Amino acid sequence: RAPFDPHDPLGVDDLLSPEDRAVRDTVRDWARDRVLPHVADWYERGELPVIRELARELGAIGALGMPLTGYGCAGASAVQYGLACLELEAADSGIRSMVSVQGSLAMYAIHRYGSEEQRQEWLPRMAAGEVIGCFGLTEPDHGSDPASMRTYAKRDNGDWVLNGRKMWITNGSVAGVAVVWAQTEEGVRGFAVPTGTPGFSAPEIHHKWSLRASVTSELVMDDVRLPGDALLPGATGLGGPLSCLNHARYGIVWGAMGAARSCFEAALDYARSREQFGRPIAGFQLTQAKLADMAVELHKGILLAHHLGRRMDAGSLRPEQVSFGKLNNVREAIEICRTARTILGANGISLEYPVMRHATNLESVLTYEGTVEMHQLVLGKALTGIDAFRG
Ligand code: TGC
Ligand code: FAD
Repeated sequence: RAPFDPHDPLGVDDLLSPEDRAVRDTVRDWARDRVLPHVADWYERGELPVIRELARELGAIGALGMPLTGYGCAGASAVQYGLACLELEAADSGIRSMVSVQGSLAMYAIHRYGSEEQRQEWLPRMAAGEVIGCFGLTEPDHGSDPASMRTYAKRDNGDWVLNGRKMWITNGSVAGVAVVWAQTEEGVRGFAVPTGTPGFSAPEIHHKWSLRASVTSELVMDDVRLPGDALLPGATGLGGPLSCLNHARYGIVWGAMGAARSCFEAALDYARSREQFGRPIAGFQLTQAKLADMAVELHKGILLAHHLGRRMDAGSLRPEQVSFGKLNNVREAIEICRTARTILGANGISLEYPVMRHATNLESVLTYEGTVEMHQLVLGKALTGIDAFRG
């Protein structure tokens, strides 16, 4: 029998193939070398100054649009993509977020709904990290309810003219292409908008106390004139953007467990070395109860992520199952981080340790890609057959 491993108490590693482990280790090593030494500083300064450099490096290791096929994408399995998300978010949610938006939202939308010309134009450079993408669905007055969006695209002599505002858009100010969702005469449609188009601007949002090592922006579109072929031809209706969200939410199911793992490991190390009342605090039953509960939720969450990954690879994953995973894993991850914070005492609030950074990041993760309440209502509707979103 293999010895008990405190970092893998259920032996989940046995579920991985050698290729899965290679992907995980490549991303883990990259994050250890390129993110961990700097991330507390970026976080304190509230910026991600090297985002373009990081994007190219992530492109070089195949992490952008990882499960997509062709156009320079890695064609990895869903499980491998999930493992990458976990390792990136163990470094910082902001890095995973950049990768999620690039691959699972902007690239996925173009790959699935774009014309062949649009795919050729954008995807190879996005996979290489030469062009950064963003995904504009949320508006200042319409977040959980995107069906009520006001951004409008009007046909004009074969062109489209786009007007509106998007809010809280990851990668917005550094993007070369924005996938923007808008109302049209024929319902919600998507557009691949080159961000240099006159009338388009993306002011960065400052004063965030979460996701500080991440670029978040407003998108302002004032009479943005686009050629007819900027329309993503394959997406009609709200199902278009919502299907992209399934993929990004799936990555978060894994990613959140990365933040939780980082906090659990910090708490375990600290508890073994910190002494009070003449003994390591790990020796107190109350601390052991916290560590045991954290480990149980962490590894249940990782198992759940594996299960959903296998379903995605088999083509049988349902959106409600993604909601199940996102709801559970982000909610449990933030609890793990908060508990880790208590074990570290006053040191828990310091940027010298990762726990407060992860805990404040997860406040955003709890809200974006569908709030806790949205995922409860998705599951509530699936369980009862009654749609409770509108009263
Ligand atoms: P509803 O009437 O239920 O659905 C409209 C159409 O969409 C279809 N659909 C889906 N299709 C694929 N996947 C899903 N998950 C889908 N959910 C719904 C549905 O079948 C229908 O199709 P059709 O053909 O019948 O028209 O829509 P609703 O208006 O009642 O809204 C449902 C609700 C509330 C669940 C949805 O609006 C929602 O998910 N709201 C949350 C919004 C959200 O998550 N926004 C995220 C923005 S992007 C972001 O946050 C990026 S963060 C950065 C990072 O990822 O790191
Ligand atoms: P609201 O929808 O106003 O919700 C406020 C509260 O009301 C929540 O608790 C919500 O659950 C609750 N609520 C709403 N409706 C109901 C109901 N029917 N029943 C019960 N409770 C309800 N969006 C993008 O499009 N692209 C991005 O790249 C992106 N990146 C983001 C990055 C960050 C750092 C953050 C914080 C957000 C980002 N978002 C992005 C936006 C995110 O998706 C939205 O914030 C989210 O969908 C919630 O919308 P809202 O903030 O408008 O909250």
